[in-house]
Parts: sequence; C-alpha cells; structure tokens
Amino acid sequence: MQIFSLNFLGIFVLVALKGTVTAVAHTVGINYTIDVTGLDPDQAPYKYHIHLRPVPENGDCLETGGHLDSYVRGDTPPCDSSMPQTCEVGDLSGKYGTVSGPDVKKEFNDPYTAMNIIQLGYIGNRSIVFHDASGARIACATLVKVEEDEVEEENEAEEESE
Ligand SMILES: [Cu+2]
Repeated sequence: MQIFSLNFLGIFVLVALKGTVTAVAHTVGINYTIDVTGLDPDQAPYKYHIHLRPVPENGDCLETGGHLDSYVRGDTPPCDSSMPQTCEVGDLSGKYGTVSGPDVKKEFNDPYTAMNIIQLGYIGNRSIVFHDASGARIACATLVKVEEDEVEEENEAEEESE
C-alpha cells in the first residue's frame, strides 16, 4: 500500500506558536493532526488554512500567497461547515472549526485535500498558516514530505494496535 504511506509534516519555528501539523493519507483524503502550543487565548479564535506556496527562507507568512482554492470559489460567502464540499479546499478551519488556545490538539479527516500531485487538492510544498482573530498571519509552516519508512513504521504500529 505504498500510495498510502505519503506523509507531510509542517513544523512551526521562530514564532510563539510551537508544534506540528501532520498530514497522513487516508482511504479518502487526508487525516490531519494539529498539535500546537503557545496560542494567545486573547487573540482567539484562530483560523488555519492550506496556502498555495511554501514559506520562504525569511519566514514571511505573507509570501505564502492565498488559500488553496482549486475551484476558484473565493472566500465570499464564508465557508458553511455543514456543506464542506462548497468551501475553499484549503479552508480547514472553515470546514472543521476554529481553535482557541493556548494548547490545541485536533484531529480530523478532510476528503477534499490530496496527497497525489495529480489531484487538485494536492498539499505538497504548500503551507499551513494560522491567523488570529484580526486575520493576521501569526504562524506558518511548509508541508514537507516525510521519509516513507518513518510513516510505514507508524502504520505498522497502528496495525498492531488494531
Ligand atoms: Cu489563511
């Protein structure tokens, strides 16, 4: 099942927010795990999206471009979480809920983003960006492909526990 062993990891560095976003291919779409600390509860709620471009070396989240929006839907009207198929593909918080803080551990499956480069919702070499309540981009991380054997080990451990 090689095709299911692709995995992307975003690691936040040099900002108050620390932690990871892990994206693991699922039978349909991607299973995400957000595991971060350091969100200021006074600036909540936080939104998080897949943005088009990776984070540049200077770390400027503004340079990650707009949301992954494979169908050019735009962000007006806002995403209705009861109809996630109508939202921007990259609008993860619109589909699965904003987060507060200071610590966040959140898991969800998103059937609209994809691991396969030929699919419209492909997330490779894109970024995940957190916005505070004002909309400011407070943290961003490039989604980088992780070595497959690491993922396979995880999968094996998972199978054993099932
Ligand atoms: Cu965003």
